[in-house]
Amino acid sequence: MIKGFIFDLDGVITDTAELHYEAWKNLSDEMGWDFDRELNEQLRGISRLDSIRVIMDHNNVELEGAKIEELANKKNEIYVASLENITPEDYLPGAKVLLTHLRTEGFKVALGSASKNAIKVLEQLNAMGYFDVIGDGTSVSKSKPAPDIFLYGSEKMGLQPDDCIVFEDAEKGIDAAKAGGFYSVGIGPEERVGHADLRFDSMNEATLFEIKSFFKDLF
Ligand code: G16
Ligand code: MG
Repeated sequence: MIKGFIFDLDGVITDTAELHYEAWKNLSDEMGWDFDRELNEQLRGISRLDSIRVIMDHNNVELEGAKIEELANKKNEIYVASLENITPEDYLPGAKVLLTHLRTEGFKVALGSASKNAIKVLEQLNAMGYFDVIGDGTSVSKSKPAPDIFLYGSEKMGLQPDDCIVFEDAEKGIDAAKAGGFYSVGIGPEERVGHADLRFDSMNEATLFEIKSFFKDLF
């Protein structure tokens, strides 16, 4: 029986990918590194340190651990400053309606994000009230595709993985949901999240009615 939902943040509730892009671009320009939107796509859903390693690999750059951390912190400062511009108007279309609907119907709801800044983003959106549990980049040490962040969410909600549906926009996020034994809904193109149980092009199509119709035996 489905009793809970776990939502990824970036790409599901709001689009912080553009802000991450601008911050990484800023750092890359300063370092003389090549960085574009195509490479930014590869950072979808992965942690900050994994992200900088992807950018360094792309540029054939090797640095020592302390320097990598220093640069990742620098990117984060730029990113965090840009979060001030997020407002309650910045939900992805359909996300707020779905969250409201889940609240009215009494489902448990958790956040399962890789971001260490997730609470700040939710506060800017005025979205904290939609969540019973917040799982973010500080909650577990193994990041997606490991299932840990979603297992953290289900455990804190007092539910089993197969009582929960995970919403994800990243390939590795769907991998993580499947590895943990969760049902999954992918938001985005077939080539990215086609391995989810159910897929929508955008959150706008992901209504509770559609979800219940698809997973009908589980409700
Ligand atoms: C988000 C983004 C990733 C970012 C990660 C960590 O994941 O999609 O690009 O690298 O958070 O963010 P931070 O640097 O703020 O800790 P998610 O899981 O919300 O899609
Ligand atoms: Mg995401």
